[in-house]
Amino acid sequence: MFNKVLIANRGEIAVRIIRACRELGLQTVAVYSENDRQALHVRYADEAYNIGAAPSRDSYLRADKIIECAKKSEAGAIHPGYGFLAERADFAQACLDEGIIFIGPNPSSILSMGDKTVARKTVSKAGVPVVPGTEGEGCLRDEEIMNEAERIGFPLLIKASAGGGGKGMREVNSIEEMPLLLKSARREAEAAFGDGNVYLEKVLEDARHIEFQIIADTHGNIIHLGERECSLQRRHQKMLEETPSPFIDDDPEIRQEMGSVAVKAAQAVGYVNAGTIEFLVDKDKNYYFLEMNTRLQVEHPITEMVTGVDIVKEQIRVARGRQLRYNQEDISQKGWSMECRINAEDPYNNFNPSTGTITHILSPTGPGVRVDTGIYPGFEVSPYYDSLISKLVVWGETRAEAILRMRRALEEYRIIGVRTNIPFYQRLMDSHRFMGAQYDTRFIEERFSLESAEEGLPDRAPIAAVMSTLVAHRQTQLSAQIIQRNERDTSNWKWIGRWERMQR
Ligand code: MV4
Repeated sequence: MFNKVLIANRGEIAVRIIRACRELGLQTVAVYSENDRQALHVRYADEAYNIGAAPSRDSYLRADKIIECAKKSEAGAIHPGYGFLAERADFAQACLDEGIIFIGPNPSSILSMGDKTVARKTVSKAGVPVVPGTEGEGCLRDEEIMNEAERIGFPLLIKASAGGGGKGMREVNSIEEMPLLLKSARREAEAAFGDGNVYLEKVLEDARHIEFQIIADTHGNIIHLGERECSLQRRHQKMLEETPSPFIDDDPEIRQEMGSVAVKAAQAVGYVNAGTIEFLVDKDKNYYFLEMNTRLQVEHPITEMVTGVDIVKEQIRVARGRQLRYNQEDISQKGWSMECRINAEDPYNNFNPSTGTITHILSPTGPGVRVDTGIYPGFEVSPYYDSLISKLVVWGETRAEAILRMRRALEEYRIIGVRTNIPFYQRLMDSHRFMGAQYDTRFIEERFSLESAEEGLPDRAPIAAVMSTLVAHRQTQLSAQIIQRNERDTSNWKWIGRWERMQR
């Protein structure tokens, strides 16, 4: 069994994985590009290898060089993190062929979930609801697509079969718009994935984007770790994630149901290791499978904060052939967590990437705050990789406490040398709609921007008043629901206790 892990990634996620290895007593091997010689993941690892020039295709995407480093360093396993090679079935297969353990799912799971038409067909056969749209897998000719479009109705979405995350996606409002948008969607998909195949889905309006974390071992055990609310996106980049989802927080039954559906979807492809099932949920709480991400996700820490499960350590354990350390009954969500993705970009200038040397950092700490980062003072943020420089994660007993902590942490945070999107998040924390959890997938792009927010420093008093009203209202709502739901099966003592709390 392996006792050395090569981390085929960079930045905060590479650091995160190295930390998990350390705690498990495993040796670590970093790989780095020319540009990342001074990066934090290189400093934290036990050994490190230069794998090429700065552009990803010359370094972090070079499967051959990475496997060579694993062999040279006698690393028995490779953790791919997210992005780069994480969802490349051929890379997972190449590891297997070389006798190296790929800390992730089987190549076949990656393949069947990677093609969205195959994924839709596979999970729907297993009884998982999918968004109404084209059925079957494989290529659809323009003519078939036009016929299907009429059947599905408008508005609809053209999506890339090889896509995910919104690339190659087009919204179509009438049959007249179809030919042109179909052409451009195919062209974009071909350029991005080398695969111009597309499929159609009906547009779900006013939907929320809610995903379930699952993890499976090689002994047939599989559990879910609850949901994450991911509706706050900008140009298909998630901006803020929270768990529980405020939208299903008061409804443990739907959580349980969606959780077991997520497990079913993963089982349909014989899934092992950690993965995420994405759902769209409409305002009547109908939910539909969207896609599965066959990797560790950026936003995994918020699930760790409320469940207490160290997802990365669990990934490594199951890759070693161990049984999951938890049953479904062991998993519960305590409190509330949210994450802001701190990017080196200018929120006042169309979120353009901002590069340069970080001269000073003052990181927030204290109760309920976790910062996962790959930077330090003196590090140069380059244009070669994505602009995520840190993830600011908070935990609170309630959503209100989490928001107040996030506000406090954002205020403490100082990053000098590059521009960051921290001001954007400060405004978001002050947004009444966000506080009241009145948002869906269109909120950021249609209703929220720095420009439209009032200028000047926010006045604390009205915000505090709104917050406390919301918290009080929410708590009354919740206790009323608890009492209704549990009348049947709760002891009188508990019932009275809850009643008394509600009366306060
Ligand atoms: C959708 C949708 C509504 N209806 N599919 C898929 C990839 C993700 N990044 C966006 N996706 C969506 N797929 C159907 N059938 C809504 C989204 C969506 C979204 C769309 C536009 C703007 C922001 C969005 C945020 C989350 C989800």
